[in-house]
Amino acid sequence: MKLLSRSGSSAAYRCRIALNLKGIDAEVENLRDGAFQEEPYLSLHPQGRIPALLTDAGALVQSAAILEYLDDLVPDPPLLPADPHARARARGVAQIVVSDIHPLQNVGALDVLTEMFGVDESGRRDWARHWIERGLAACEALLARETHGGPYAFGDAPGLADLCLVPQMRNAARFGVDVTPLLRVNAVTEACLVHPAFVAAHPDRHPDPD
Ligand SMILES: N[C@@H](CCC(=O)N[C@@H](CS)C(=O)NCC(=O)O)C(=O)O
Repeated sequence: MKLLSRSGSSAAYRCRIALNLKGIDAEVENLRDGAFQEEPYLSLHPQGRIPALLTDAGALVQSAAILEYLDDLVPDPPLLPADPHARARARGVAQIVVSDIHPLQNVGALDVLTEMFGVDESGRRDWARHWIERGLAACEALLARETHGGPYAFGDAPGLADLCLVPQMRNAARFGVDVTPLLRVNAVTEACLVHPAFVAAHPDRHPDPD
């Protein structure tokens, strides 16, 4: 198995954490700048986005689908809690990051703001900060409702919500978001950042980084 990745990609970072949590020994390749918008990568991922997971049965795209595949492939440790309601709550937090925050602060989307509407660097950052702040505030409110008492988002082991939040918090820092009100999100992030699966997946440890 091989993950086509980039050190700066938060979607790929999610997948690297999951691979480590599952103990899957996958090769991680850093695509050079621009390679994801050219062949041969486009034949694997016609959307030209990072990451893609190469498996014996062919390429998989979209980090959420890749995460689900990894959880199906290696069920233990699970990425979601056992209880159906808690599973849906964990997915809800993950989806705020994957579906609502990340697409709006992604470089491709920010480039469209500049190309179509002439938005400058400061406007791009304001836009990204706006969506990150709103989304993470919602995650904070949702996590504050959880009463399990464990260090991670949904208990004593890290899972889907954690591996989505940690890369997003890195993006928050990159765009200068004030994360100090996010008490629970910060506590979860701190717990994750010292977990071996997260340490090994960190962009600073990426093979052949940008
Ligand atoms: N929803 C996709 C998002 C993938 C994505 O947008 N990746 C970014 C890097 S984090 C990318 O390829 N950006 C290039 C672009 O937007 O053109 C996923 O979760 O896999």
